[in-house]
Amino acid sequence: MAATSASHWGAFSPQIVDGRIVAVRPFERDENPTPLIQSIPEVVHSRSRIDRPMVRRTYLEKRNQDSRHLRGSEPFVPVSWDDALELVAGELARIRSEYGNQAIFGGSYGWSSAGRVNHARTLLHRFLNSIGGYVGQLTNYSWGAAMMFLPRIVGDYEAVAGPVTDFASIVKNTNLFVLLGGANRKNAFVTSGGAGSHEYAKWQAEIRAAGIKCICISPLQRDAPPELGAEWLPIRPGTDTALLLGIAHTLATEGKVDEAFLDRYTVGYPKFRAYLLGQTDGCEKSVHWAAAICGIDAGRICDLAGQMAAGRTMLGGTWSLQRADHGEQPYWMIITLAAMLGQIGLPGGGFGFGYGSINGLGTPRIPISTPAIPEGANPVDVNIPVARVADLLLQPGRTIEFNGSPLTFPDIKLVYWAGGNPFHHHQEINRLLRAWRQPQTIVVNEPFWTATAKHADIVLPSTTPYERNDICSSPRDRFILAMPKLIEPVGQSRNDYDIFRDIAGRLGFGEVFTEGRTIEDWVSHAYEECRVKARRHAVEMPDFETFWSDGYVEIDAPTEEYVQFADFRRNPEKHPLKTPSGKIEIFSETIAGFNCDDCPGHATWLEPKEWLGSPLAAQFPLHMLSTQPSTRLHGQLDNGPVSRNAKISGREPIYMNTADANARGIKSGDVVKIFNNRGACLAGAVVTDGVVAGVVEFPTGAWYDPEAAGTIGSLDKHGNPNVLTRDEGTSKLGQGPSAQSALVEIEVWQGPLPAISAFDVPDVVEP
Ligand SMILES: Nc1nc2c(c(=O)[nH]1)N[C@H]1C(S)=C(S)[C@@H](COP(=O)(O)OP(=O)(O)OC[C@H]3O[C@@H](n4cnc5c(=O)[nH]c(N)nc54)[C@H](O)[C@@H]3O)O[C@H]1N2
Ligand SMILES: Nc1nc2c(c(=O)[nH]1)N[C@H]1C(S)=C(S)[C@@H](COP(=O)(O)OP(=O)(O)OC[C@H]3O[C@@H](n4cnc5c(=O)[nH]c(N)nc54)[C@H](O)[C@@H]3O)O[C@H]1N2
Ligand SMILES: [Mo]
Repeated sequence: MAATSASHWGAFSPQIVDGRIVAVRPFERDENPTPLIQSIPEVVHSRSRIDRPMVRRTYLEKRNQDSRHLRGSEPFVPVSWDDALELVAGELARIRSEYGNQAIFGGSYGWSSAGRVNHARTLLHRFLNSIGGYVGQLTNYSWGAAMMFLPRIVGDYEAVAGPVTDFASIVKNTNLFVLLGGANRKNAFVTSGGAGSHEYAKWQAEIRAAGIKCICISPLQRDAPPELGAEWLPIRPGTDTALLLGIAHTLATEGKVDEAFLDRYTVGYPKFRAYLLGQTDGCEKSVHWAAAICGIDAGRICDLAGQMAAGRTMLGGTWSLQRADHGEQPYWMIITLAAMLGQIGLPGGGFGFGYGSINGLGTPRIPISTPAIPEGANPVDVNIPVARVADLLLQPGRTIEFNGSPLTFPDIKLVYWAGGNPFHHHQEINRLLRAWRQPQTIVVNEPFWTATAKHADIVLPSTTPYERNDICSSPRDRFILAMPKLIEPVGQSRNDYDIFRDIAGRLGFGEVFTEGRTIEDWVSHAYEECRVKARRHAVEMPDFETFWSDGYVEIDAPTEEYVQFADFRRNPEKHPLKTPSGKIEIFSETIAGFNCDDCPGHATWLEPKEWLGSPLAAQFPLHMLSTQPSTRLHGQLDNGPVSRNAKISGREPIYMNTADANARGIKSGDVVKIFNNRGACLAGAVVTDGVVAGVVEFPTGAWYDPEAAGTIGSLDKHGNPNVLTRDEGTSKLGQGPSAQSALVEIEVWQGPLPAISAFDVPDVVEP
């Protein structure tokens, strides 16, 4: 059997000694393996593993006494698996009979493992569906705003999820590649579902070799990799819409707009044009107007317009652009500008989102489906937009607007999380802590003592993917990889599948959950289903036994380049977009009809609530970008050596401009306190000119580590930016997370350095 395994951060072969993974070697077919895999051995066997089922002390002892405010601050009591499963089953039964299944929140957002069959979040959904359903979460933290909004403008969300126009088409045809948000290589370390190969660097080299002019527009210099030969154009965060309006204004006033394209393929340009020229609001969106907002010189904005109109131009925008207040607007403006340039649907032209955001987006691939276990249907059918989770728990009965409809929050009594880490991913952690005190019961399946596990009532230890059989596969990667069990489960941990099977069994739904299959049966079944479906694309895959013994299947790269919207461009009558008009909607009657003050009928500059131009900047003068970390995946692997070695005095690094640092007496290596009205945390300063003045880069993923455990408003000792971010939707349309719109202040930390306890096991009292 091929001993290759895989992860979101790459495929590898392990070295195993005495039942422990001691080292890993990257998969030989990986074009550019990531450093992150080197954290695997230590993480799998780390002291942060949960070794036994655990229950919070007062929850276990005094079930009838309300002790929800003690979550996160109390010791845990180890219990047997039998007792733990009995407790969870009993609690689910009680909640179902007293309140119904709509009192169970099982959205459980999170990346879980690369293994697609033993995928914790999917299995939780399948389990809860088998017992009558749950309240779920729609969209995602990655591109939540885009997911709701793009279908109304271009018919679907392919432009952000892929397939986008691929790099092969760009290399052959593009003259100018503009990347708003840049093309940072670290973002391509990971692929949801895992990857056999990382080809981003290879494509960047080809783009450079082809002589394509690349302009990376970003507040951070490292978003413009030298390997791409890219020009760095610094911008103020949250102002891309204004920049693009300035460019559009130049095109419109210099007669450089492709009117024929607009007539044939779009609706609503005249309404947008009236806004652009200031006819509707008395404000012309000139380059001077734009320059004052975005901080890029007016002459340079003018030049950009000329450069874009001069040849084949691809406009790229990272996913981060829409993870901000009014995050719909920069995307709508990129589409509008691309339409004005008239190259949508042409090879190497038009627009695409996420080229700088994740491995595999833009890599040519035949679109075969990936193996998976089905979730089944949810009889409850109530879903909140993913990032409104704290609102849901805090405000039962409240009605919000979402995607043009009202949504009333149900009253949640039980939260079940598996495969995600809200104390990593959610904004404004102090508010989340308050929300977390509302449900009667919180159950978490986790391999590690993350903050989410530490704030649960019942904690069930899960295996990592290396302790069970599975399949790694992503719609963005050409490899499907076998993940054979490498080691025995660590401690008493069990597979999520077996945990759910046994709870379902206790509730009388065991057979509904398993359909008579073991997890091994599901692995081969899912593969065979995928194999059958692949034939529709003329792809012949080997049978399961051959796949399993070879260790992987490689799908050949497509012979033709993929160009998004090519069919529509060729024949818009025969291949209309799935929008009301069948065309690109520069003005959307539907969206205008929703009457949202925060998302009008065409792309509009709407001032973010927090940015360098807002009044709050007098008090908190630094714009914090909480970016994806280069040393891990979100919170995953933070307890590994690659991440830990990059910390400063044990804290997460924060990158700040030299002038900002000097003004505050901060030097590289200092421990600093970052704060605003929502919270405070410590970090280690890195002073650099690679960050625009007024901006700080503070990567996500340091495990939340409050000085006073379980206490709202406590200082986070370790550096989790989400104690500082805003918990508000991008707009009433998308309700996506708006983490990138946050202002902070920084000072040198004068106090004694509190010890880091993020990776420690909480207090455990033996029964
Ligand atoms: N401020 C700010 N916040 C952000 C972002 C940002 O840009 N800025 N980005 C957002 C984005 S785009 C995302 S996608 C989210 C990511 O947020 P998450 O996906 O929640 O983050 P992860 O750390 O990947 O959490 C996955 C958890 O699943 C656990 N896990 C792994 N395998 C298994 C398994 O087999 N079984 C079980 N039971 N558990 C398992 C891991 O240990 C880990 O704790 O963060 C969001 N948060
Ligand atoms: N190594 C690693 N890679 C990852 C992940 C990880 O955890 N680790 N997470 C993955 C996931 S789940 C996702 S969703 C993607 C997210 O992909 P992105 O959202 O694209 O990633 P970010 O790092 O948040 O942002 C990319 C860059 O956008 C720039 N930026 C931020 N705000 C603005 C702005 O207002 N204007 C402009 N022009 N630029 C701006 C920042 O400088 C930042 O470096 O990353 C994926 N890649
Ligand atoms: Mo994401």
